[in-house]
Amino acid sequence: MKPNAMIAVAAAAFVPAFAAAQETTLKLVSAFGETTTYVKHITPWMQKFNAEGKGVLQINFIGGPKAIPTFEVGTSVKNGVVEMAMSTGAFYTNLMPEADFLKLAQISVAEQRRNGAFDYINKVWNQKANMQYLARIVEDTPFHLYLTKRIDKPDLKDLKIRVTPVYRDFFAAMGATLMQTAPGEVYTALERGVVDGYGWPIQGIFDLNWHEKTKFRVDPGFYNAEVSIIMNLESYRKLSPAQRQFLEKQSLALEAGNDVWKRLNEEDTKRQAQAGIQTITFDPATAKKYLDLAYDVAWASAVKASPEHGPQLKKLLSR
Ligand code: 173
Repeated sequence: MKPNAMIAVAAAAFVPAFAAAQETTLKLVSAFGETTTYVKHITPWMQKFNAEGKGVLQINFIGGPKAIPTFEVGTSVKNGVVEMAMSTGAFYTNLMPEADFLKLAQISVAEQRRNGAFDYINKVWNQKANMQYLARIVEDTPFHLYLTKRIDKPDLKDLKIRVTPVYRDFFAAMGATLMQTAPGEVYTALERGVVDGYGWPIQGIFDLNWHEKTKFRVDPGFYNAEVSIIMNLESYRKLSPAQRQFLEKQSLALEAGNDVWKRLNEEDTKRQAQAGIQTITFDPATAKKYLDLAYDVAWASAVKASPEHGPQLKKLLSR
């Protein structure tokens, strides 16, 4: 055995005792409500994490937006009020505009890990948000525009639409009046007629009963919904090598489960039809224009907001 290998073996032998001496518990908050599919998706993962992580690492799930409001989750992770969160970047653009660029990814997260995008994301997330980006937990999931009123062309001039940063530039480019809300406020906004529609992925409108108030879904979908696990950088750096290795293994296991989304999306698409939600489709040329507009305005605004990282991320995340 070479000396280096001997040291490695010797060090490995000490790891369990060392790690057992310092089990760390990480508080995790969800920016999405506790009844959502996103929370349901990570619940068995957290259970397995805690079962396998005894003596090493534990997650203490502290809840959803009742614990920390959706748009404050990013700041709470940045400041270490909680060690971890499940969120989408659109909810923490107050920390950096780049947070919302990951919706524009056209390649899988596995591919992002191979082509350097994942490391690049971490460089930016470390520097600008004091965060480690651990795992992307949603893939293959487009966003759609949902409406209470029919439209026959991509013109939202007379409509007031609920948005987050995900949809803002695109819907504004089609003339919509915008109103930003957390997901938890969408139902009431629809019920009171304060908005005529909203942006949301293809999956999930049943989680908060929005189907009751939704009449139309506009096809095609656009972008690629991003929901991820993020972590406070100091908390991440404090982990022992064994803890980090465990966390990495669990993060990859979580991403390996992303093939469920295609099925869940198909199920919800059917369920929407069964619930009487009609689809509005455009002719092929108009649909292409709609999609081109979605990406063009989003990347233009990304490059403008982040002249340094926008173009790099565009290169790394586009097909
Ligand atoms: O709240 C939202 O519409 C939003 O930005 C989002 C992002 C990713 C997944 C689900 C919702």
